[in-house]
Amino acid sequence: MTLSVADPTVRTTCPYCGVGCGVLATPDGSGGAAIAGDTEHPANFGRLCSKGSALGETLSLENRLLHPQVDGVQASWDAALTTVSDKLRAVAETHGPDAIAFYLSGQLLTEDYYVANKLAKGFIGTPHVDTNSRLCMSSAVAAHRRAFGSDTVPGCYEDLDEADLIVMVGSNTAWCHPILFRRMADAKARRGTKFVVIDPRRTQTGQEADLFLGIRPGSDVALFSGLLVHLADNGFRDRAFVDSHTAGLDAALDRARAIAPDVAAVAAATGVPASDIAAFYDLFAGTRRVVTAFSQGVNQSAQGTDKGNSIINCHLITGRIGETGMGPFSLTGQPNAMGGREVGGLANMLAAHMHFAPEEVDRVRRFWGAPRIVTGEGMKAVALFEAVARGKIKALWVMGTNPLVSMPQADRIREALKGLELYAVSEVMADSDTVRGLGKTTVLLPALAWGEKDGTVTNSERRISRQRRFLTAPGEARADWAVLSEVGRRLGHDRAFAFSSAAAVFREHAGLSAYENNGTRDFDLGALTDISDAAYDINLPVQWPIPKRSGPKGAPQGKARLFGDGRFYTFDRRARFVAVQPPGLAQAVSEDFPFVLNTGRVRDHWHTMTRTGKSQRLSAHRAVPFVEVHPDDAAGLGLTEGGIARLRTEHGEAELEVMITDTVVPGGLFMPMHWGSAYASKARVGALVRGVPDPVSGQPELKATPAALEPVAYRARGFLLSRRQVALPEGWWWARASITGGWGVQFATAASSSAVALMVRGLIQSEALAGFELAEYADHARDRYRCAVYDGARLVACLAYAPAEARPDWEAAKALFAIEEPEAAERRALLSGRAATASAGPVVCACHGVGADVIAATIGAGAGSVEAVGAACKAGTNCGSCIPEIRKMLTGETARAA
Ligand SMILES: Nc1nc2c(c(=O)[nH]1)N[C@H]1C(S)=C(S)[C@@H](COP(=O)(O)OP(=O)(O)OC[C@H]3O[C@@H](n4cnc5c(=O)[nH]c(N)nc54)[C@H](O)[C@@H]3O)O[C@H]1N2
Ligand SMILES: Nc1nc2c(c(=O)[nH]1)N[C@H]1C(S)=C(S)[C@@H](COP(=O)(O)OP(=O)(O)OC[C@H]3O[C@@H](n4cnc5c(=O)[nH]c(N)nc54)[C@H](O)[C@@H]3O)O[C@H]1N2
Ligand code: SF4
Ligand SMILES: [Mo]
Repeated sequence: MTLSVADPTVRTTCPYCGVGCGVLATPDGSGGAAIAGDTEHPANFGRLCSKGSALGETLSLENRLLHPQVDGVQASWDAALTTVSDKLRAVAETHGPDAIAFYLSGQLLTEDYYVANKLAKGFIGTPHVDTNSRLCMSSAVAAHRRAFGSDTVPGCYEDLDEADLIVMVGSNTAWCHPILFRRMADAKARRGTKFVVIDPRRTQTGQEADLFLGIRPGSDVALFSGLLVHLADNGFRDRAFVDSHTAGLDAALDRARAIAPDVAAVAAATGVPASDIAAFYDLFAGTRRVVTAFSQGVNQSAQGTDKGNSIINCHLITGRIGETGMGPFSLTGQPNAMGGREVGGLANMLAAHMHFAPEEVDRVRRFWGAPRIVTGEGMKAVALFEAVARGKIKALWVMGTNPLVSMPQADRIREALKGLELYAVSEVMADSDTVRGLGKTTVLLPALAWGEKDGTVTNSERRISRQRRFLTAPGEARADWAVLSEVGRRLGHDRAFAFSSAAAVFREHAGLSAYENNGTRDFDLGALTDISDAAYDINLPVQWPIPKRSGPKGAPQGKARLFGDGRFYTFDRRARFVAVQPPGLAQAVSEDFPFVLNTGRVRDHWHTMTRTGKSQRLSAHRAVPFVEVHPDDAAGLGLTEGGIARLRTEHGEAELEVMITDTVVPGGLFMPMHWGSAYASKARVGALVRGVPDPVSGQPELKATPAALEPVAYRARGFLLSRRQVALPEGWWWARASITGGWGVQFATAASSSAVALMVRGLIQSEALAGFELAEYADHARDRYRCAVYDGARLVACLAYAPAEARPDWEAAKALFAIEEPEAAERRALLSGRAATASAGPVVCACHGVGADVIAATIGAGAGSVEAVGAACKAGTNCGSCIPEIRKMLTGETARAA
């Protein structure tokens, strides 16, 4: 189906995870859009997860950065870009070009990324270009290169449909790649595909597994070394494949034997019962169609590259690669993690999957016409920010990432920025932590956001899709590629940066991939080198490689799988087994820091919440930053469910709500990465995490930092709901969430109810609120206070305060606040704290806004399956992201009933 000219619907791609779902956006003419899944997109066939479905709620211009700024003052584009180019030139002249660094992002479009990389490495002449993909994919990249000689993802999504066994390692697929998880669940229903999940936490994904291995953090290498030994010793070696197409098995096997001689040794190293390990080994050995999907539990590790290779080794020894339904499968996180790798956005790559061999440098130099091209690797993220701290880097341009939340040891980085002579940030939001960082000269450059810009992204299965514009550009925001090109021209490189459109950038990128390639490099877009503007607008998505004359009569045709012919990209075209190191002690805990802090994601938020934070549906599932702690540890520390705890590491601290759960093991803690300073008083994950880099990839360990936890005794808890954002006093604990009709802030405070009442009265008498009416309920003897502010009939704000143990009901108040002009009964309910109607409880199904209490009641009334629950209350019937939680409630509620 092609959309007709009159149809306002635009076909685009989701800006969130690496699944890369196709989205249909129909603008409403006033800055918003209706969102639906694209039934024709081969990644999702029309489905969207909770985040994708709620994209329409994230399009407001609230808190957007809309004008350039220099040192905190609004400036013209001309002035801002003059500052940037003058400073870059001055730093290069005084300190050399390698005093300049770029820190980019897997959320940039390929065209943005390409121009940034070309400008830095080709024309400014600095190799220091790294990206948040260092924190995300770089161990997978390194493992691929060691095994295959190239950074190639061998398989495709169809392999998940066609597998009989899917092993998920360090991946909370149900929450982080929900549409792939739906495809896996379909395969299970259709062909009985078995799931094995390997994770120290029993996540929602783990709860859906046929076999869950709750391994000790960091012990994956022992588990997969043991598997390699098992496969080698029990007749599962594919001799023909190993002999003809691989090298290095003996050394790898020797090392594996030393690490994991038998199942008992693996059990000791991983803490998993020997019977479960044996069951996993038997299942893997006996199933030819096996996909091993892995993500951050593997990559974000001080031993991430070895973890990846220990997995790939097991696929090579069985020859299970390159054919339908099998292979190692790195699930990429960001929408364009792959595109960044393709353009060479990592410090250890040059461009188009080429590195720094002299002939590669020479080839790119000739193609770009770039006499000043760099000849070797630059610094990787952790080292790069250390160099900022040391004063080695004088100018830093951050684009599309929020390192003051997402980088390890972020407090140190914040200090280090102050020494920069130029700190430039290309951003969409005006309130991100990174925008608020300061150098001696700080330039903020407003970027176009999703829906406003054009370009391409590549998903986990190498599929290039278009992101298309369907909104008008707000304020003075510009596309990143255009800003970078303008700086290139101002630095005197007119010809090299004469790009007139995203399509023009894409053509050059495709051209470089094919340049003197002749099948020697995996990444080849030869067939797209001459793509016309019209074809660029309609023809993608397509999977690479897609060399010239790849299809019949030269029609471009991508390739779903690689390595089916057993030929790899090493010099002898053989894949390599890698001899891995034994798992080290991930991070030694001590008396002072006795816990291991694991970090990651929740279902409905994306990274530092710059987008999902705007959606009330997505903010309902988890409304405050929290720390998961095992019941035994909670008891030992005197922590109570929902109380506030201080989490400390050697590097920083956070204050989080306590969530007691046996999904983490004793000694293990988990905190989400999402809440930056715009959304919570003190919950920046980067402040706490140590981030020891993997020696091969440089990817920092983000899943295991020694930590301490203790209760914080705040006198009272409460919340403030208001139509607009309101700042709370210094010293209060708070977390802000989007709610229907405005913003809600949950707080904890040491202040008394009478002090809070005084504060409220002071506010209501201020000029801004003149004429507003205050309704109050106070019982200071019992330390309780509630109030509501009205502008005529309209409810403007309400606040509830009570001692911590008598915490006011947030869900009930949120429901009341959704009413703009409450009736008398509802006004009374706001002050009494009693719900006007039965509360739905915390939201489980974000799409239909169905709460836990409603689902529990439905189950209580006899709904015995996910389908029955859906039929009764609609929960789980749209995107399906909450089905694992409903299933868990079904077993829990059923158990309780029995
Ligand atoms: N909802 C949502 N989805 C997202 C994102 C988001 O922000 N929100 N972000 C996207 C991005 S950029 C990424 S990179 C992906 C990440 O997707 P995932 O990798 O699935 O997500 P994480 O929660 O970071 O971590 C995965 C799991 O690794 C486990 N783990 C920790 N240590 C170990 C270990 O030593 N061994 C093993 N085997 N497992 C371990 C953690 O307990 C955690 O459950 O998600 C993408 N999708
Ligand atoms: N402790 C811990 N830390 C982690 C992780 C973890 O699991 N634990 N995960 C790591 C991983 S895998 C990742 S991917 C990172 C993610 O971490 P970040 O990249 O820091 O997170 P985001 O919030 O996605 O930041 C993207 C920023 O780019 C802006 N933006 C959006 N679109 C555009 C655009 O088109 N142009 C420009 N110029 N800006 C734009 C957004 O407003 C936002 O501020 O975090 C890493 N850090
Ligand atoms: S799975 Fe969800 S977040 Fe990921 S691309 Fe698809 S709709 Fe977007
Ligand atoms: Mo990521």
